[in-house]
Order: sequence, then C-alpha cells, then structure tokens
Amino acid sequence: MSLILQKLTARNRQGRRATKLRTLVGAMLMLALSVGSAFGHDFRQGNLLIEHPYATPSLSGTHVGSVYFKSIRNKGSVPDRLVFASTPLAGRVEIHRMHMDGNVMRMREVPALDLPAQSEVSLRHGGAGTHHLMLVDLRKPLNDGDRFDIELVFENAGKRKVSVWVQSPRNTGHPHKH
Ligand SMILES: [Cu+2]
Repeated sequence: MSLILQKLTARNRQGRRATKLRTLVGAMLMLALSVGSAFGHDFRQGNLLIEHPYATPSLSGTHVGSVYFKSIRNKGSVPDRLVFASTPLAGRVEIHRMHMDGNVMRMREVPALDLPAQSEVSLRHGGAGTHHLMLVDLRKPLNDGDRFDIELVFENAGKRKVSVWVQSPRNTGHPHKH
C-alpha cells in the first residue's frame, strides 16, 4: 500500500516537475519575445528606412503627445523630405525642430523635415534628435504599452502608415518648452 502511494507520489512529483518545466520554457519564450521586441520595429518605403517609431506616455492633464523615431534613413541618392503626418488619435500633427535657447530646449514648428541623400536623421527623445512629431489635440491619453498608427507623407517616397509604440523613456532627457 505504502509502496503504491510512494510510486504515485513519485509520479505526481514528476508530473509537477514536467508542468513546472513547461511553465519555465513558456516564461523564457515570452521573455525572449519581449526582449526581441525591445529592439524595435522598422518600416521601409522606397529608399527610406523608418526605424522604431515610438512615443512617450502623455502627461495627465495635457492634450499633446510626442512621437520619436530611432532614425529615418535615406539610402537613396536623391534627397527626400517628410512633409506631412496624421493620425486618428490627434487633431493634427506638427513637425517640430529642437533648438537650444541658453540651456533650455525649445521647439518650433517647421514645414518639413529634410532627409538628405545617403543620410540618417535621428529623431530620438531627450535631446538626442533634432526633430520630433508633436500630436496636438490628442483625443485620448498615450499610455505605456499602447500602439497606434501614424501616416507619414514623404515628398518622393510617398505615404507610409507606421505603428507607433508608446513606451516610458529610459532617461527623462532635457525638459522642453514650446
Ligand atoms: Cu514639440
């Protein structure tokens, strides 16, 4: 009797171990997937490579948001320009250029973002990029983990809809004023 019980218990333990192992493998797979996605997402349009569109969570009580990119690369031999952007999430999207005013970072709307031939333009947050996109009249707050579409219009390459990932910045960067 006790021998059967012991065998049963042993089998049970093995079963539990197998379940634990499956759970562990599952967790590792999930981790691998999430780590993989942390490296970003890219979009191609003609000679342009649009790298990792992302946004920082919007501040409560505000109706604006900022969209950044790891970079936009123009691999072609002809210059291009980002001339327009739109999203269902905001009343309008402005192209902003950053500049230093003393030690305060300021933003100004510009008609277009130049993408010279054979070049890479950084549009990162925290003062690392020269430009970003500003969502004005935001219809709902941007929360960590959200995704939304934005359509970019390039002078030569044409229109491209890309997915923007909302994520908390790893560094807070420079405060900026508009
Ligand atoms: Cu701005």
